[in-house]
Amino acid sequence: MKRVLSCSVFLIGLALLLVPLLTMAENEMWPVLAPDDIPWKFQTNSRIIAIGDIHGDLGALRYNLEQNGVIDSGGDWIAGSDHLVLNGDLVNQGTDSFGVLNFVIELQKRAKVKGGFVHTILGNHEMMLAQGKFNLLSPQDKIYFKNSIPGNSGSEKDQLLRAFTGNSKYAEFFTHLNSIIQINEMIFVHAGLGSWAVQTDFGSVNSTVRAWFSYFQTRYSPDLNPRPSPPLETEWVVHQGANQSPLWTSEMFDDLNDLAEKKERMPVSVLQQILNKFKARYVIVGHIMTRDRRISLNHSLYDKAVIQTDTGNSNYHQGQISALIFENSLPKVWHSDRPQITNSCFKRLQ
Ligand SMILES: [Mn+2]
Repeated sequence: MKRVLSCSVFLIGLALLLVPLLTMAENEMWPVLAPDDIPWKFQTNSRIIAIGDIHGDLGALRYNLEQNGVIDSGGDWIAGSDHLVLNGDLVNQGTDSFGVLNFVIELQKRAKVKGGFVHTILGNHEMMLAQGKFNLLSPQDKIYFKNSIPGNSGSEKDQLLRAFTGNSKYAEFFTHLNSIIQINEMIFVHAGLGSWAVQTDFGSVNSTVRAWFSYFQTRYSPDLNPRPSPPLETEWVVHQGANQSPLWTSEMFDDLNDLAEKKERMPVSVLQQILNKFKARYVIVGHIMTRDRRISLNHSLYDKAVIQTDTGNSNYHQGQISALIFENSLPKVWHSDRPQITNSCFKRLQ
């Protein structure tokens, strides 16, 4: 009897492990995997602070968080049960992606201890690192990331790949992140949603992006055997050219801002269907800098419903350091009046 029982438990366990890989969620147009158990939906009465593309500027990030009462000057979390959302693209272009990632990984732990939340959303730049595209990392970052692996050797690319694949600290961090979360009536995503959101659960999209992310990390690893790819028809979730990926799309931007190319924009009626379905009022995106480098609460196509947070926060982009803050469900905008801050003014949080 005992043996039968343990055997059944084993089989059930095995089935549970395989289900996310084998079960496709119901969506014929935009196939996705079944959701996994990483939460993506949250409720709070506390503040929600959202910051767009940080791009390797630890100084700007820390200044932003200090000015908005999220951390103290020592980098400790002082925001109680608030939710901080970093809306993707923490890395690349700026000089200190290494410092930003270490700081955020540590802050996430410190926030949790105090009852708060740090939500890091996956951006296309995080994915590029998992795919071995390192041309936008600063020379200093390349050295730090290579040295993060003890005894690292071989070509520069292989050494960098080790920092972002396998069981490395940064691979572990990336492969547990969501691409889309919802807090109260706010949906946060790096680049945007597509018409697929009318019929697709965000948990499914998150698990599918994670599956591709994990696959890339074995495919490009210098040391590991590539695991089988997720079903190819689910690749749209991470595909740059298809203009549907939550990491890449330009469907929700005001006027395409700095991008010269014109792409399709989501019809207002489709956005309304998505908001109704998720009982949401706002979609908050990053990814493409606003033309005036400020956050606007009035979108030219979607009025109050879509808020763009990429204001060129980083020293690299020389835009405005900004935060979008929801208090009692009402959005307000904070902009730094400082013209620019250099990384060297600020110490790393060890
Ligand atoms: Mn981006």
